[in-house]
Amino acid sequence: MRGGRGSAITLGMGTRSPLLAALDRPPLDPAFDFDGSALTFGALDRSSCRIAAGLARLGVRPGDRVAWFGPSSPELIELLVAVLRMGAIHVPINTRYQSEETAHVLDDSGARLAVVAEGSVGHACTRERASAVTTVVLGQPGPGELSFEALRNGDEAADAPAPAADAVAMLVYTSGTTGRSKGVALTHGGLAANLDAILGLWRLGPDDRLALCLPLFHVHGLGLGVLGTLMRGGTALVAQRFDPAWVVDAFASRGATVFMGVPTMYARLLEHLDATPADARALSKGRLFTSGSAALPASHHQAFARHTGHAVLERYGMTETGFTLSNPYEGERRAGTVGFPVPGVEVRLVDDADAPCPPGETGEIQVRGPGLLAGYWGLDEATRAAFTGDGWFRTGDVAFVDADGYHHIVGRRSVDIIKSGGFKISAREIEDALLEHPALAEAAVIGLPDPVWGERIVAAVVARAGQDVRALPAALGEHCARQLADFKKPRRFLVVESLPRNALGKLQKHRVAELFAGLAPE
Ligand code: MCA
Ligand code: AMP
Repeated sequence: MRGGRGSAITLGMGTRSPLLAALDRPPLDPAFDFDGSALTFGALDRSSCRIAAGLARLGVRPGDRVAWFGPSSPELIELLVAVLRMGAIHVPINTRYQSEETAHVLDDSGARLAVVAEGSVGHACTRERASAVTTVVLGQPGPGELSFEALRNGDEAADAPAPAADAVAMLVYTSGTTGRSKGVALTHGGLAANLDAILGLWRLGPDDRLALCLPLFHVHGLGLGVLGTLMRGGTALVAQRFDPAWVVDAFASRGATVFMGVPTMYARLLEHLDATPADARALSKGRLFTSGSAALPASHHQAFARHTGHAVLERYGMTETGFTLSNPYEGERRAGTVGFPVPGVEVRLVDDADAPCPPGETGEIQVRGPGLLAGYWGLDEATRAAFTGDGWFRTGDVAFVDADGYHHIVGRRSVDIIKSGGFKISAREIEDALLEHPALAEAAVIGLPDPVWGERIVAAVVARAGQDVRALPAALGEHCARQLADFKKPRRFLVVESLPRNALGKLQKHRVAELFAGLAPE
């Protein structure tokens, strides 16, 4: 674990983490609004104090991991604030995960306590680990479990001293080129420095009302949406899930000023506006629309501007590096680009030998700065491999800089990373799951370009001898649905005689897409 990276933010002087600075806002100011029911800063301050005390009674200590498997809800925000103020570590789990994916996060993080929605996959997993993980249930607790209500209804405790700048605040699990997801350790100081920079750049503050439909288990929604609100104030209007009509209503009748989305959300919003052009008027009233997590097609950028008069502000980031490159708030927001380094963040493009590229040439994006991850949880070797000797983080994304300094992302070094609808997915993880099916001899999973999802997952597979090839795609679909989160399921299975290999027999992954060329859509 790399700890103690330099941070622009000084911690330890106040009574709490700078991530929670907005708890000092007027107590009646609404911080989060869940479809009309507001959680004020004052109420959040008090309830998180009680929850922190409850967690401490259950044996949670600073540095312990507290997992969350539940919906976007007031309870999530209350728990997060409690965990941060007591110096424990928040571990959000993707609620689309199935058992094995969830179990991996619980086991890998060594979660001491987990708050889980009643009857969820997370609940089943913690029940199986009752001796290791204390289960707190959103809903009706079972034997030996506690209800979240009980946690919230205890006495308030005095604040613990503010966590150190290099104390880990969150472990966010993200996919890599290898099969299993890795816990990205993000510190109080690192998050605060990076969020402070991006909030300042985009002029986000107490007068804003953010329409927040992003899932709250990833850095985009949890970091910028939730922690941004907890740092700077303003109100986040939180949706359970993305729905274009909800977004329109947030701007039309609930005073939303800002929307942050992934490109798939913009594609859906544009479908909605094409069908109901009058709704664009509500969005035109907004102040800022941002996009990130995947490339926003220039055609979406232009269509959104045509409908609403707004140039979407596209930026680039990564769980490990935070918000890294951004188009300007003032000045040209150039479609198809991700702009310039965020203040405080250093970005360089390098060749295969980590040598800086000459101007205009294409190379890997490497990042340095106070907002970088402290390390991959429990994976010292992977952490070391992710950095150059002089502290640059290797993103694996490939870009060039144009004559005006705007960065253009052109691809990724690894074909084994897929980005679909803003979720990062490991092709290897899907291949590993597929190969557990007894009918399969080989599998190659790739992402094909898709106008709505960015990339669409497909699999080319070779069956074992004697299998019913016609029945195979359906059987594999069912197999994946049991093993993997829904968004990881290949949308097409192509049964082939053999996969493309070179003379030495090595799979030529970059040629797998050719197998799908010219096929009629399914
Ligand atoms: C849902 N489906 C998907 C995805 N999401 N398929 C592929 N990729 C996806 N991302 C499928 C489901 O399996 C289902 O298929 C069908 O779509 C409808 O499911 P539903 O739940 O209704 O989908 P939805 O609610 O409309 O979800 C689409 C979404 C969601 C809103 C775009 O994927 C989403 O919230 N994405 C945001 C992810 C995010 O926040 N990423 C940030 C990572 P079937 O019917 O066949 O079962 S952080 C990051 O990237 C860095 C830090 C950065 O720079 O931001
Ligand atoms: P995640 O691990 O979910 O944090 O995803 C980070 C990855 O998303 C980056 O490494 C990029 O590949 C991709 N990404 C994020 N923002 C953009 C963007 N604006 N354009 C293209 N790719 C992006």
